[in-house]
Amino acid sequence: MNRTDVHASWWTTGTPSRRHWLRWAGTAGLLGAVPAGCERRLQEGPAAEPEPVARFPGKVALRVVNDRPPCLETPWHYYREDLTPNEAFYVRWHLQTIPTSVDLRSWRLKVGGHVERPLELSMADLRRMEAASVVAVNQCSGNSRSRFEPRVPGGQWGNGAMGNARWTGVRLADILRRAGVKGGSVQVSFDGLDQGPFSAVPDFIKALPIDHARTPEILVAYEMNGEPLPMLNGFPARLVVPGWYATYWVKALAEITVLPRPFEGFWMARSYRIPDNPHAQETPDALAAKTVPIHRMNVRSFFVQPEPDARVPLGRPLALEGIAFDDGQGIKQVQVSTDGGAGWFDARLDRDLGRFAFRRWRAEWTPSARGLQTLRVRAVNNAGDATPESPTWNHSGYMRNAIEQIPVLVV
Ligand SMILES: Nc1nc2c(c(=O)[nH]1)N[C@H]1C(S)=C(S)[C@@H](COP(=O)(O)O)O[C@H]1N2
Ligand SMILES: [Mo]
Repeated sequence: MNRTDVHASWWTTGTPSRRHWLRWAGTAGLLGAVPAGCERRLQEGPAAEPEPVARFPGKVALRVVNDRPPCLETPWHYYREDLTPNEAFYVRWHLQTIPTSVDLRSWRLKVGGHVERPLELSMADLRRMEAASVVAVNQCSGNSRSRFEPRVPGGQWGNGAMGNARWTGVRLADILRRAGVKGGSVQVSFDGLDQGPFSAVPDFIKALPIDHARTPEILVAYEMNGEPLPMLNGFPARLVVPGWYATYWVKALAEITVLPRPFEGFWMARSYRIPDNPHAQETPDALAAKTVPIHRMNVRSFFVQPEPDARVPLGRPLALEGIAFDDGQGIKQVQVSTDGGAGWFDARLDRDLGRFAFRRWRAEWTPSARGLQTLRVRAVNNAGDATPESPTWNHSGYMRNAIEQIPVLVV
């Protein structure tokens, strides 16, 4: 075992690749450093509002949505890579006291509650069990929240609270089988090492229905893209719930508890709930009376090339590229419109990395008129669900979704 395997801290995990290191080599320090572009914008005066950017340990400079605890957004250009690099992967925590160092010599994953044989698994125990991998999108429920109109409170994420990674670990179902789930169990709860600043702040604990918890796709992952998880993304192990919003992907996992009755903690009973209707919709003056815990992701599609407000040349073929994903039905079709939504044509789908992964799409467009043009993209999955024409709204700002429209200037 190397040092990272035994005792990892902020400073020893998620070493940036040489390429990224070089890209940011000009920025000093690990925390609070501002990349060159921002400094330049700062000097241009108050009209250009700079975006706060910081380097946290193991991470490249990321947009700061919140700094205590860190909520950091992935820069858009990283979505041109099939797997979002660990050092650029977005970060979201709720509670002030997050783990900054974990000693694997003492860390144990406790499995208890309504089981025949309570377990205390070390990392070595986990690594001795059969390994499984899945490429899956981790997306925050509040991804794109800043796009909501009317605006809603909460972390003002752009579209970068998502990422696609190859997760490797042990099937939760295997761990539950080893512990022996007792008859009459209805849910399984998951608790991480993070805590509130004082005891009145409810601990971040999430729960899944027992039948879902026993499906083979859910992992207790100890690797992300072939490396130990970065500290900020849940070292030493996290839950991976493919197809479901990342609120269930509990990080720095410490305790798994099998429950004979539904878990009623704050983060299930009060928070992360959506209107109980097909598109989780409500209006500011008619809030939904009935809510349910948020669950499966909807069908989304984005452009990664060109980026919004790009200047593109008239009369020359331009490569269009993007990503689409859903809750695991798989993407069936992606269509692009370059004429304001009047006509749509099919994009080509790249290699399938798995039904829970980003599906890359490509198309070509030769701009035939100068001026501002709007590009649109929509996706349909194998269940026939499509990206909606108009955005849905709910007061928590979850599940934002609409046909993506980006302006480009043809010159
Ligand atoms: N222990 C713990 N796990 C957690 C959270 C948290 O606050 N504490 N936040 C959840 C939420 S809401 C999201 S969006 C994802 C973010 O995962 P990431 O930081 O690896 O991108 O972690 C989830 N797991
Ligand atoms: Mo989230």
